[in-house]
Amino acid sequence: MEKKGDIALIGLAVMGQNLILNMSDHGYTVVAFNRTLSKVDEFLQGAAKGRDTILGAHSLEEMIGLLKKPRKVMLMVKAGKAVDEFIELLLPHLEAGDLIIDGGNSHFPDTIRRTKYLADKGILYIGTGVSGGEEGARHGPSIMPGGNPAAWPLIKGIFQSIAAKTADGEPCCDWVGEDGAGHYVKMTHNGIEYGDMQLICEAYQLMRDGLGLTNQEMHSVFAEWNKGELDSYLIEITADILGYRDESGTHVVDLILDSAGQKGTGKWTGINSLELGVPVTLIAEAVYARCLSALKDERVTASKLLKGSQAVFQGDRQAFVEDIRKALLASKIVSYAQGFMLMREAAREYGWNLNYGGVALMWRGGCIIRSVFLGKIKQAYDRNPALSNLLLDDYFRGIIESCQPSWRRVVAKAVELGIPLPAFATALAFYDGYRCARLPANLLQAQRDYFGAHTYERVDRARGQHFHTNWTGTGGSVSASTYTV
Ligand code: 2AM
Repeated sequence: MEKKGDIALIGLAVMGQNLILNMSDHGYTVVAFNRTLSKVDEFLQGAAKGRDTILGAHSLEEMIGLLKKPRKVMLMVKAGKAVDEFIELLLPHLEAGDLIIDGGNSHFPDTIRRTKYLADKGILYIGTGVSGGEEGARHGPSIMPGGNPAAWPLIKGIFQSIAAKTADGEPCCDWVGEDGAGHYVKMTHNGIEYGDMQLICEAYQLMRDGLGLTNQEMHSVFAEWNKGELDSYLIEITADILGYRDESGTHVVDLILDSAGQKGTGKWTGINSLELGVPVTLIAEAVYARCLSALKDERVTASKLLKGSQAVFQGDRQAFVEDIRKALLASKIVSYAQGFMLMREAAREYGWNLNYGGVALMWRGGCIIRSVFLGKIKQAYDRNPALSNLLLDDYFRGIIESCQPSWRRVVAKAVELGIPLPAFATALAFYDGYRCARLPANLLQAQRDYFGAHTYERVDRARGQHFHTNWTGTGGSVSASTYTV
């Protein structure tokens, strides 16, 4: 009898190919297909050569015919219209109970729409985040599936076997939630990744420009940091990058233009945080920092015209490096607290049941933000699944307390030296705002009431009652309900 596939995968770029090889390693039979058919044969004669668990298809009909029922088809194609186009091409070949999975970086509103669209046709749909890059896809990514809950049992075995495992052997893949929840969590992961990278880059600039450390010295600093609480993939690769020299002995990092690219997931996180009204300030600053970096020519011009500080660092460099480590750790805690605040609000807004400890576990291995730190977040949610904010957990509160003097010294020193630390500084400002029982918004409300009669609530009355003052004696006492200056 002809061998049948457990799953089909469409899209043979490197992520798709590596996922197929990973599934094949775990004993699954996979049918490979691609829009450009020549890539199917290239794959079969290349990376997939000699594997009888990888079958090639040269048409969608052939692909479908090779699948066991209920059929599972995973798309690893470019996010956007390619996904919609393949869904339409697949539909005539599928029957009720079959499953389509989108493993690309789709925007979560598209996944919400597609889940519903296909549910109406009896087709199951999953939108899943897959993180870990090429290497992760090949040997164990973090997988964040959401969509139609009835689809999960069909794919759980394959996904959990190919996913990364924690040191305890737990798979970095679990059901995230309904419709767009998987892609939402992946988006948030990418936003947090922007924040982590920016924090590391700020620490680097402060050491490079403020303390005058060499690449080799910074390589050692990051390698040392990677042995402790900051132990993570991004710190590890930073140490590697700073130690890397080309054949001529030149540090490659110094040859790279300081203009950052971005593909949009950090921006989506920032935009969504504004829409939901959650202060995810660190990710937003990280996105803006990339935007500022991209203004290379303007910055070069401005650097010749705009004066900064004349101050130079004086003091104990080694002690200050330890201050920077602590400031980075405290800022990172704020960033993750903000990310989890965002997911909590999104769950409320979009009607998802998110398991926050589960999310931390999925990010614990395989993905770009994998770290020891995420194990601590998992523990915090295990201790208290209803934890309202990570900053209130005893463990994280304790760390922030011990890091706080260093954190303040680092931000203050950077301001004095004229070195930008937008992410460190916004983290500290958020922390000080969050722990402030009385912010200046009383004055802000007064201003709004003054110019727009927007009304205010009072500290000496129950919430929900609205008052207006005739501030000038000429404005009248009618309050505005729709006037929005
Ligand atoms: P291709 O090899 O035919 O270009 C990553 O780009 C993957 O997405 C590739 O497998 C690519 O197929 C596929 N892809 C990109 N845009 C597509 C589209 N509009 N329709 C179908 N597949 C597409």
